[in-house]
Amino acid sequence: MREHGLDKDSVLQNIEDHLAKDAAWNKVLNSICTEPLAIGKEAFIRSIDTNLGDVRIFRGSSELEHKAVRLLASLLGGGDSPGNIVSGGTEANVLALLAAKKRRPDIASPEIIIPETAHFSLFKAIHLMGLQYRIAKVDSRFKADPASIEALINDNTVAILATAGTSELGSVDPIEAIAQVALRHRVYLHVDAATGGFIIPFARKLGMDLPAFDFTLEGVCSITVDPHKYGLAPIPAGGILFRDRHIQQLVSVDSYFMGIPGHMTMLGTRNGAGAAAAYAVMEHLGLSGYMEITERNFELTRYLVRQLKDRGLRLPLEPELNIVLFEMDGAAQFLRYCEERGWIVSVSKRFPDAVRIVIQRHVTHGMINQFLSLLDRFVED
Ligand code: 0PR
Repeated sequence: MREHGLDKDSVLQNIEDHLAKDAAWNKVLNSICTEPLAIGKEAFIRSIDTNLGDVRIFRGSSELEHKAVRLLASLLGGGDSPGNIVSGGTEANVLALLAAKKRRPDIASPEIIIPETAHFSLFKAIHLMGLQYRIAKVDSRFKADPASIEALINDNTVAILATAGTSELGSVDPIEAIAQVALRHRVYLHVDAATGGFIIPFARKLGMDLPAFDFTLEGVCSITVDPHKYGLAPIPAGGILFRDRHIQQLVSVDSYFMGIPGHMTMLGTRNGAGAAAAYAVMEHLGLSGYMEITERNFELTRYLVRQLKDRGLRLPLEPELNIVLFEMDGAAQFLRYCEERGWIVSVSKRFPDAVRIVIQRHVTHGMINQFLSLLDRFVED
């Protein structure tokens, strides 16, 4: 550390210099997150000095978190489902598996069943909690196979995990059939809708053929749904919802101070800005706002798919959400070619010969056309 502090302008200039190296949103084609809505940024800054770890001081901020949770629950068929705005999908998934594990104190070596396509955050939860796990098979469209899940259930199973929209491929597991398996065997079912939770409900309202995945399905015990992804709120804003208070209570830890309710999140001291901003964005957009954005995202997705197919490129799977993979020779080389020109695309390890593109709110028709020209130039060279 410096002996004497640096003046404010120089410090801020240093920050600007670093931020200038971040990719500009208008060249980002790999991100499940996006530039947040302006009202979210305003609400975030306004609430930046709040701490939801002390609800006696921050009573109003806590109410905002509660309102944000109510909005999430209303989106997911969970009338009075309790929950919290947390740091992200990882924390939400950890909390869900913690509830599932604590629900079965009688099981000495608890196991969970996760499909091959589950997000890697589940492995953080598995390692943290010393869980065993079994991997369920997926079908040709990369959706978890309910029969494979059922075959893996045994006396040690404490939870089944299913995904409503993987960030790798955008595939949606058949949650309804999986929920029936969970009910039949009385096993906890957690749905990871971190990515799909802010796409599928609006797409369904638009008449698209996507499956139900929420609390309207008996058997779903908890859901991860992240405002800081397709919810268009600033990071950090993940969401965890439980079917009822009995399940949520399983993750509660008492504070040693009087008059403080149990902590239901992994973090103790935690900023309230994410919750206030998530509330602001959801309240401001409403269903019609999200539906408009979702419709546009799907239009752009279809446009990109058509353009790629016109070029004779093959898609390893038809996109279900707003994630497009296309096969090409030298996909990894193309990723570097893009990066050298300021463009960010990704390649998933499952498909090393395919480029993965994510359509989010910042992606425009013009950006896709520029990207396609880049692709054409790479192929010509
Ligand atoms: N579950 C699912 C289904 C997810 O898609 C993600 C993240 C998580 C859990 C974990 O959520 P947090 O990262 O909020 O803890 N999905 C993206 C991914 O890992 C996150 C992401 C976002 C990655 C933006 C890159 C990026 O630029 O692919």
